[in-house]
Amino acid sequence: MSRLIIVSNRVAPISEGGPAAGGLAVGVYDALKETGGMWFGWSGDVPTSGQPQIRLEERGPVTFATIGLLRRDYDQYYRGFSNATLWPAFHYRADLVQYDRHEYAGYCRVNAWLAQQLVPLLRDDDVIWVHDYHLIPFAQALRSAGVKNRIGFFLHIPFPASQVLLAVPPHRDLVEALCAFDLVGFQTKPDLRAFCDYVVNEAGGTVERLPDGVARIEAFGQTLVANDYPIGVYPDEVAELAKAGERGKPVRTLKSTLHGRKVIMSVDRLDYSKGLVERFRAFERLLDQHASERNKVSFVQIAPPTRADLHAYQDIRLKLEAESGRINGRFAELDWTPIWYIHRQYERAVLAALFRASHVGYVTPLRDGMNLVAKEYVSAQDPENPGVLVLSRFAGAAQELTGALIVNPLDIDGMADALAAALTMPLAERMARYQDMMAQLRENNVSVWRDRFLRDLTQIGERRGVALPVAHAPQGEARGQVQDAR
Ligand code: ADQ
Repeated sequence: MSRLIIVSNRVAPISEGGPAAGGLAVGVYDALKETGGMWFGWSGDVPTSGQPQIRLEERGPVTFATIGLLRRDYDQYYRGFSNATLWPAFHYRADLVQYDRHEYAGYCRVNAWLAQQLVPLLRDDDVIWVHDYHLIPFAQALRSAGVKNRIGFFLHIPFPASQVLLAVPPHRDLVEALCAFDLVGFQTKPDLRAFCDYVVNEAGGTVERLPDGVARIEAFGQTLVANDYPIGVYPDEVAELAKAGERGKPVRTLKSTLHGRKVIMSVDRLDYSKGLVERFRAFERLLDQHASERNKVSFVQIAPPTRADLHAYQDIRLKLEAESGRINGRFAELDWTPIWYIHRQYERAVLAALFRASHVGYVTPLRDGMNLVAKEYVSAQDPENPGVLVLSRFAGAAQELTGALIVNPLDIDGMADALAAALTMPLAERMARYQDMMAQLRENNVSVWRDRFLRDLTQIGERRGVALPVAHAPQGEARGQVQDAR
């Protein structure tokens, strides 16, 4: 069996019991343990002197290979082009895009340098799986170093519509770089469509839609395959964690502080893409327009700051502090705080238990590749008395979790109405929606996601683009269904 090589910007910290974070880290680590292999990426260190050296750490069949980034590399590759240019553009915030050609040069330079560090560690039949927007030029860099292995890429964040992508000056280079992978995976069908649209209409390439929706792409002299692979969770494992924490201290504290009031729960990284300001305002609108809910419900927002060295993140933090203060000042009573705004990180087990203790999961990003919190919230519910998920239509998860109350996060009144409906929904309807979503989560759990991607990648021929994944190869009559081919 081929070894699996995972490449991601950060390598997830792994303790004895497995990864501390959920979703991706757990799913990928399980695959690495099965096939043996390596996880390669930035260590998170920014050494102030000397040339960073790779650190290898063996854990059973898995090698963790990590390396530091010099300050200039961190500033240009990570803080600059990845997080101040690509992140806002890919989340449809062209207004927040900052572009500096030196940062883009740094982004390409660091990708090439990381690829050079990896090359001596590779074996001929390794399968390489690269993750996320920090590493778009990685396959090009490996190819120029002579690497012939199969290389796949999965984008965890949305792929924007062409008119938005055009706001990133090197958009064409980026799409050309993506076309150097053998397989490119997106979270949802709309992301896949946006990519194909760019390839056809901006890059003059061709897209053949094979019978099961897989796209076979020819562009920039390359042939590749693209598809959607919505990432999942392990719903039954989250449910067990949640049940185990039901009588734990965090849940007891929450319940005793709230004196039987209902709880609306949100958990995010503090990011402008998560729609936090609109969410706070919709909760305020609920208290305004549904006066019967006053003093009956509290909204708990857990959001630890991230990327705090970027201006846009300092700005969203200040806005939220102002909003939560204003709304609490307006409605709070001696015995009731409407909004609890908590800037802390909690362990997975604690979050799962808090989800189970909450009546509403309030997940309303303005844009999100998937949003695993939505999937974790549903998984954590008590099957006999489940809470209700209020979910933004702009989260990738909304494509699958149709049992949620789907909202537009820009429609403050609509969100307030959805919160009111969620708080008063009868048990039978809550159970029916929960069962529908849980069935979907079990059918597409994180190992299904990973196995579909790896199956498609390993079935591609030894050299990039010479063959299609066997399972998707067009045959006989099916050829007649090919669309978009130009
Ligand atoms: P994120 O933007 O980080 O991930 P999300 O999917 O919601 O967003 O969360 C990833 C993990 O972090 C989840 O397991 C969640 O429980 C955990 N997490 C989030 N906030 C937390 C907090 N305050 N404390 C502790 N844990 C927290 C990116 C994309 C998403 C995509 C994922 C996976 O932006 O759209 O779903 O990758 O592909």
